[in-house]
Amino acid sequence: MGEEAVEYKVAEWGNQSLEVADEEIYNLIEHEKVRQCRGIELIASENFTSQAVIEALGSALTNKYSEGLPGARYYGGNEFIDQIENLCKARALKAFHLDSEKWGVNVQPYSGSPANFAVYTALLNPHDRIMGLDLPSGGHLTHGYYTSGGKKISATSIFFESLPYKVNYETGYIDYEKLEEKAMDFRPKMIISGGSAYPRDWDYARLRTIADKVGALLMCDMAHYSGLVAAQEVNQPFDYCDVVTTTTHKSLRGPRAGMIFYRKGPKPAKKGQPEGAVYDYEDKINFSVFPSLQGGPHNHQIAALAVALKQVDTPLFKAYAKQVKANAKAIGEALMKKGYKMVTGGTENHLVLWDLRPLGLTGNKVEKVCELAHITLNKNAVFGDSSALAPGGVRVGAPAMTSRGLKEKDFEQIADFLERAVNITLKVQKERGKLLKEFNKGLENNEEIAALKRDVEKFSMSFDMPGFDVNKLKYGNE
Ligand code: DSN
Repeated sequence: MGEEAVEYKVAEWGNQSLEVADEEIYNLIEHEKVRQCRGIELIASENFTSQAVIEALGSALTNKYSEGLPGARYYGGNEFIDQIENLCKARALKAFHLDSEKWGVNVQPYSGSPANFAVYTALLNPHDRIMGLDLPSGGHLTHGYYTSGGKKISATSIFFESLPYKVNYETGYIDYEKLEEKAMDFRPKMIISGGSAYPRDWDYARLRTIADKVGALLMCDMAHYSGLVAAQEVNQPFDYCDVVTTTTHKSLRGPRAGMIFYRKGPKPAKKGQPEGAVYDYEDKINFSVFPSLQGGPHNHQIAALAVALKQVDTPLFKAYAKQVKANAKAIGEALMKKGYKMVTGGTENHLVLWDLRPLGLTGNKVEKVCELAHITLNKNAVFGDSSALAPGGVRVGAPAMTSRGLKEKDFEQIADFLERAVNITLKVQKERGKLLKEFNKGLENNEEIAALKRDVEKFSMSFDMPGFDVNKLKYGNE
């Protein structure tokens, strides 16, 4: 019972469109496109990238192996790959206004978490001490989170000794004084700035002073707000940090990838430092990315990133970044006018953190109702939360909808939709009680949610959509 012999034909597997080759996946992508353009996207870390970036991502560059760096690869055939990576690096430095004599960049990290771990691997020894913003204060897992019970959650806290700094529980702002006090005792080797749910700008000058006092390196993970950094709409981490990492798909609006910027060249003169000292980060970071942690670079991502960085370096991107800030401010103010509480009383960047605890609601419930009404946002811890599983807030971000062309008045309209979602949540909780299982039953066939969803979808469909043609959607009329 042998298998029937077939004649091998390349065209039969290799030259078919996705629609022909795999209808199931094609259809799911078509459904996802409809979901994206009909909803209101408020996840602060998401964005809608351009058609040009998507084209580069879906290109033949995915076929190529190119371990190493341009001009020094482990495989042949990298003539064009080298040019692409070099172009990407040059554009990255230009987009962030950096002098190539003083800064270098590695554009190979697969994403933000690998980029951060590559920095730690390069510049720290196992069990060295680090300090990053605590997760419930708006920090990121990769900055060293462990639970209050001591469970080590991220590899950063498994392989390094981390002590978090926090926001002031009254104001919601980072408590730099306490940070300094803790750092003086803990003597970290690295202080990490940057966060994922912190609505305020960062005082890098202050952090530099603290880092210098304790002899620590200063890193910034600007992943969330790197688009605003490039547009010079927030403080510049490059003025004070030794190393700066970022993802490239958040406010920067590129493909999913990561970058590491590092200082190079002569160090500024300092007491106790030998004359002519130079930064030694470049080789360590490049070696850490490959071969220590990664294999072949994802060349399609690197090309797509180059495309995105070309767009970043334009007046149009600057206008977008300004509008991101204006829109985040507008929605925060509109919500506060309705009596709701925003952590720190507002924002200086692309997001607001909405404290739902005064309403007696958890972020989970509001997130759920919003999702059913086709508004995507995420539950988020607010400092002082007693339960990590039922956090007391939601995070609301402006980049994605700003990319679709929304302005302040449109974000005020979104605030009205969110108010409706919160009122529905309150009503269902009142009728069904706080227990999630019972609460969820109250959401089934809920007429008010259905009405909100209709209004949300009508609103969203009235805006442009980057990346793909909404008139050619397979399920566009359903
Ligand atoms: N998942 C990203 C965010 O939402 O902030 C961070 O990794």
